[in-house]
Amino acid sequence: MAGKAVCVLDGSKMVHGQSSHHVQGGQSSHEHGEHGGHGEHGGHGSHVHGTVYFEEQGQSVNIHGRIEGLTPGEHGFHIHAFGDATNGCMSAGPHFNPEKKNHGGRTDKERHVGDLGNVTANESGVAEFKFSDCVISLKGAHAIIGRMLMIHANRDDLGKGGNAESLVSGNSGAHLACGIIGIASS
Ligand SMILES: [Cu+2]
Repeated sequence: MAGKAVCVLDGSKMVHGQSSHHVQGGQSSHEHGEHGGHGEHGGHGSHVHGTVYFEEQGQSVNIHGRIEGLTPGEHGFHIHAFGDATNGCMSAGPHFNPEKKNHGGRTDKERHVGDLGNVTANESGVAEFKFSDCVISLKGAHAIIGRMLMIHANRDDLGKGGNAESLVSGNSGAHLACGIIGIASS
């Protein structure tokens, strides 16, 4: 059972908590009556959104997805420890790191379980990707279900940035969007 998981990333809802200077006070007027639209107007959070699928195959997990609304180039892509959205992406905590290792790249031995490297957006700001990982799992001690998938503003330096923060977060910067990883319906 539960061989598939899915995550909807939404920057318009999940990044609010961080930009306290945007709360209330006239800033919402630029929504100009477009109720039900989802965050294409900028200003609040980000308009980054997408869907990512996880599928078990033997001892590894196939990951594929599409994320829109990015700046062209590489963006850090991780699983953070907590599927807790009470304070948007902020309450997701640090990278999922049950083995207490340093931050690294997806193919490094020294990496957090949640370190999935970077995804690359094209000139239109769309990242489409497909890869396989044998460290994350959908069950057991490395299970990612119930945790938070996160995409960042900057490139992840994969632990090679030469400073302390590189070994923690890869200097990948602000949260652009996040979503809780759940069991997929099919
Ligand atoms: Cu992250």
